[in-house]
Amino acid sequence: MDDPWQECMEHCVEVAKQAGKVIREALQGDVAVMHKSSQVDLVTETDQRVERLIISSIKAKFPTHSFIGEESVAAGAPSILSDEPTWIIDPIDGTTNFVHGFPFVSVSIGFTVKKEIEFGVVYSCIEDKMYTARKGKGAFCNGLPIKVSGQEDVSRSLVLTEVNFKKDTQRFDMMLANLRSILAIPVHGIRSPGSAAVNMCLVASGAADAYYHQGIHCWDMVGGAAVLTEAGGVVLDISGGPFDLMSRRLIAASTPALARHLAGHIAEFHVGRDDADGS
Ligand code: LIP
Repeated sequence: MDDPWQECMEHCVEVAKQAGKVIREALQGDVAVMHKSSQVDLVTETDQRVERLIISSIKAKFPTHSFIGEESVAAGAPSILSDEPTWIIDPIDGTTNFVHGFPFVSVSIGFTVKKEIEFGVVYSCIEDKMYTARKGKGAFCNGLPIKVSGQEDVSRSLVLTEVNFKKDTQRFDMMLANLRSILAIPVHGIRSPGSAAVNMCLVASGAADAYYHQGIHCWDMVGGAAVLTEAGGVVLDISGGPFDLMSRRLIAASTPALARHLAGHIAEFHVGRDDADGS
């Protein structure tokens, strides 16, 4: 049977390539930085321009589809996941890296139907690595199949997370305590590349074994979650329970055993949901 979403995925790869080119070109000039929710929540004119480019290109081809885009939501658009075919877009995942020229900057796009992820595309555009995954058809980097390390032993694992300043001191202390708890297992190391989507693709490629985060968004998670699960990995909630795309929290790991072991070392803190009405 024909794949009903094949054309969407092909278009997604093309538009991610175009977006990546715009981002690379923007890096050649001065990057003017603006702030969103805090002094460390950065946004640039390029984030906004690239999101407009992606959405207008997809809308021209698939006018009935729905969208959740990071910068559109920042400008007041709703962030509710419905059963409709929905494109979830992070035009620059790793904006802080983009601002500093730190080389993990990605375009992350995922596509859901009936709230299920059908495919994901993550273009790490400075590295020129195009990660793609269609449900049931495997994960690829620049057209070559990728797979997770298969590591089950937490004490032999390389773990990724992001270390962000948190205004709420209790949450800040819990984030640091979680780092301490995992380092003391001990694991081989903790790394912080700065783009959630790239982090998941690194686990998908076997270059790292797990990634955990509380406080990110559906647009940071969706593309990488597709790539990771198709590469043989698992995406779970931070508690070790089932993953919820709108929950703003996840553990992404090479194996369920590793994810569950890490979950036992992570204290949960409140981060709210992307779908603010709780649906
Ligand atoms: C960022 C993430 C990064 C995380 C930040 C933020 P943005 O996405 O990918 O890893 O630490 O909290 O969500 O804002 O650059 O799209």
